Amino acid sequence: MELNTILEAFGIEGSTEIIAQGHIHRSYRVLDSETKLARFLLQRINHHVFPDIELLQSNLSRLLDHLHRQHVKEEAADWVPLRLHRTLNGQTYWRDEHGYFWRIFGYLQDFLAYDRPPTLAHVQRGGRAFGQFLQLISSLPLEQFSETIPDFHSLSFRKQQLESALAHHPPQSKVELEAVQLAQSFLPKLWPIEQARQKGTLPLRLTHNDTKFNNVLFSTSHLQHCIIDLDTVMPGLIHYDLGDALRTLAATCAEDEADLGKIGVNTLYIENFTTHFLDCIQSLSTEEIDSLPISPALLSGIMGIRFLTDHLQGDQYYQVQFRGHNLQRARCQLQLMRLFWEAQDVIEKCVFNASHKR
Ligand code: GN1
Ligand code: MG
Repeated sequence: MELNTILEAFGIEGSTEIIAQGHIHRSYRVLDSETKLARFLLQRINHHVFPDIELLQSNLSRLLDHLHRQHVKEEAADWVPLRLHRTLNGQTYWRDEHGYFWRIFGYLQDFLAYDRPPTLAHVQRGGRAFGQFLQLISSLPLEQFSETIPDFHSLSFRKQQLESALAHHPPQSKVELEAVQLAQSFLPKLWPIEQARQKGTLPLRLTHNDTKFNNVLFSTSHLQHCIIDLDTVMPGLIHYDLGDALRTLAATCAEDEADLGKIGVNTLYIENFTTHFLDCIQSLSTEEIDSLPISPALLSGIMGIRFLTDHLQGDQYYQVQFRGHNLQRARCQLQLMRLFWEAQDVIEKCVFNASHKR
């Protein structure tokens, strides 16, 4: 595909280079032909993962309009909203002749993403950034945001997906079998949040749902941050956002660490992120307070199950670098699930402190 044709639809010129990050979309930097500075981010949307592009993009532009309005109101804000560019005829995306969907964001120069925090200051800033984001979007009506991926963090749905993968592709090795057994043995422990969501005893909020640590960008001057990857902003539980952030930032290893011995959790990071995150959230219910400590174990468990399911099904969902990559990711996430399960008292303490400050 000639990428210039796509850029033309948006009235943009430049050269492109691929960005090797993210498991879902395909992204490119668009460089200014003369200065070679990155000016835009071009993205080919994964329409297998997000089949309803119209819904995806209308959620996104509604959200960004709100963030831009809030940003104008704040003097000297320490955050910036993403900028979505429109095509020459005013659309938020463009469909090429092969049926692929494309969109363009403004490129944030001098902002960096980290898979894991380089310093404790980044942990604290990250906590504030994600907490503030939730607070900023809390005034948007929930019903205006449909689910871009239904049942995204539903444990019963993920359990069902694993079971159906197992029915068609039973484990072929000891390693696969052990991963399946570990995931299944933890389900009852993780169930309370799922059960509370089903019963409606935990409040639904507008949440980000993909709060990997590399989804907050830090300006190199340290003055501003920006929350990115907004495709899954939809009704959810606060647990999902706290849990997914801790899963990635408090792990002492990469998401796909192969050596289980190298996998650990950093309790100082758990404590600092949670405290700064909760400081920004204005209201927490008793039910939320009581169940928040399970969050990172739940999210690591869900990711473990999702990676494992995808591995059994032959790597259809996540981009992988080699056969077995999803299994490696799953084993790492399931080990993290175990470790976060044991570290619940650290979160309990932060949640207790946060709820008594109010
Ligand atoms: C995917 O797009 P990316 O790489 O930030 C996935 C998340 C997982 C994550 C695991 C839409 O996120 O749910 O947590 O991979 N996004 C989707 O790294 O499935
Ligand atoms: Mg994403």
